[in-house]
Amino acid sequence: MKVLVLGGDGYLGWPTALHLSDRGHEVAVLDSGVRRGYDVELGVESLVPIRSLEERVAAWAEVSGTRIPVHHTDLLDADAVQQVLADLRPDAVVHYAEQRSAPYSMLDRAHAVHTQHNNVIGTLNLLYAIGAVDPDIHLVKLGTLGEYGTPDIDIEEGWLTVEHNGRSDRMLFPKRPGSFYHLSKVHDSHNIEFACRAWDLRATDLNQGVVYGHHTEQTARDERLATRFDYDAVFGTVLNRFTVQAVLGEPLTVYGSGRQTRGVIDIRDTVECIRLAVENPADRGEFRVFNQLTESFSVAELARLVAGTHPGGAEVVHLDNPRVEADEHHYRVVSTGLPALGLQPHLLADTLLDSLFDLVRRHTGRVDRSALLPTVQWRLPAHATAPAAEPPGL
Ligand code: USQ
Repeated sequence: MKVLVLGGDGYLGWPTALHLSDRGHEVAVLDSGVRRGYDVELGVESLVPIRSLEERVAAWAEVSGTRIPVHHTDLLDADAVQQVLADLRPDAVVHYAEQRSAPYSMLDRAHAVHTQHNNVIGTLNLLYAIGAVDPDIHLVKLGTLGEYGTPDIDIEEGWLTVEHNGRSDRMLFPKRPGSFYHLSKVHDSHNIEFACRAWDLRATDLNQGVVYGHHTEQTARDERLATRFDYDAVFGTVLNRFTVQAVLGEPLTVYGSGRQTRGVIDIRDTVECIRLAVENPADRGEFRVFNQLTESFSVAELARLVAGTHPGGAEVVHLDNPRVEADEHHYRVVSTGLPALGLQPHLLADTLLDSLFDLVRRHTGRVDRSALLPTVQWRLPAHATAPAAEPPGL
């Protein structure tokens, strides 16, 4: 199939492009380069050095004999996006091209606005481009499990049958996300579902959990193919951060009690889920949702696992939670769609965390320890929440 990967320079977009290319699909990538710009803005870098997109693509051509064309395009440029689709005429578009950090979106007003504008308007432009060029193109969109939040009922796969006052309907599962970033994905899901209903588009929304790991079968073939590995408190995700903290002899930073539970998935399963979704498209008019996780753990369990596996052990500290999130909650997520298509998960207990520790050891010289501690607060600053002082004289 002909597949265009949007956000093909990112942590997951790049390995996905390679995985699909390796499986015989004709792959092109599109990226605006904004993710590397966030590094510059925040003054941090991927733990593992990464090559430019051009060097990566040249290395893949050398290793595999296949050249992946690159489009330097921003989804906010609606005409350019439509032009790329019109020139390429892909069977499927895999959409990772969004600002994906919850803390980044909570930095301040400007970052919340940037996140929602970039993500929601970019996706809207893409929907219009698909509608104009060929409504048969299958949109495979990266959503997030965080769209659901942590309701006190089981989380179904995107849809819920609701009975109310003697009547019943199948509705999108109610959403209660925990950041302006997660909200941007909720808005996307609603826009995409509407486009499927109104324009007969076909889409798969993949509500993915927290990804861990670094290598895939393809990126491991040459160090020039490495994907990024974030450890900082803004873009680093929990398990990857804990492995870096353990190797550096820094405490593992559990936010709050650590009883908050999240769905997780190995990066090797992420790329496989995308392949399965692409090769088994949704029907015309269908808004198909898969919950993309393989296991669930509390944050404290993840910290215990890393501390217990790391040769020198590790200290675990509980910081005041900078986020607003439920501490103890019900968490049972239905995930049957991807296993039904053939997903064979890699489980965390069988994963050699040792290989992640080795990876970190090779690059400890690149770590900026000051980037490890969380600085972004979900709550309003004290001056904004305090009752306004009475003006003098009244
Ligand atoms: N956490 C800690 N200590 C840390 C870092 C995180 O206790 O040092 C906790 C957080 O409070 C949270 C959990 O670990 O409860 C997960 O945090 P995270 O930073 O690993 O992941 P999150 O902010 O939820 O976002 C990540 C990706 C995002 C994706 C999401 C999937 O950055 O793109 O959508 O995982 S999900 O969590 O299912 O919404």
